[in-house]
Amino acid sequence: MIKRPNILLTGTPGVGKTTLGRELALRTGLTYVNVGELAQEGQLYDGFDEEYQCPVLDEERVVDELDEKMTEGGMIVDYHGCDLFPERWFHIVFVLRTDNTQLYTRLENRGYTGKKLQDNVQCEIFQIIYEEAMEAYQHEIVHQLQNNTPEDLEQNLEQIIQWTKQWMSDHN
Ligand code: DAT
Repeated sequence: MIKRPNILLTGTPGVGKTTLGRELALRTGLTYVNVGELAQEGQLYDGFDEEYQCPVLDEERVVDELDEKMTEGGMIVDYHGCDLFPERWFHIVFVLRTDNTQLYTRLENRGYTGKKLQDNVQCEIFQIIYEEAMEAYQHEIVHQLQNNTPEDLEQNLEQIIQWTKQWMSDHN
């Protein structure tokens, strides 16, 4: 039986998944996985997107790569998409949200320009990832978290840590 929960952190690029996920792992002892980095390390790609000038994720290989660890539990998964993963993997899904002006600045600082910058900010405005999460998972396990300021980050960490503690006390 699984003794530790699996948590999905999702949302538009730049909303703060990586920052939150790494800190959460430090504070809870759960294992953080960045799916973008995992794909790059294992070259888990399936073609190249000419429009966005980036490799296309081989979703099946990503899922195969992670499945064993996910079955054991205790994983924090970070990815800017969520409908590629098996629903059974996650006990809770957090969709991080950032105001579009803030997000614009964060992505500009990351070096995004032109269409890539515009499309990502639009993705946040139209809450594409939130809707994807609501389609892919039971509504009760999908939670939005505003993540605009360092204070928000701390509050979100506290909230997820509390939830994790409660889950572990309920399941052990
Ligand atoms: P993601 O992994 O979703 O792409 P990130 O963790 O790399 O996002 O964060 C993007 C940038 O925003 C990075 O410079 C750190 C900053 N950031 C993250 N969370 C923040 C917060 N709550 N308040 C202010 N800045 C934040």
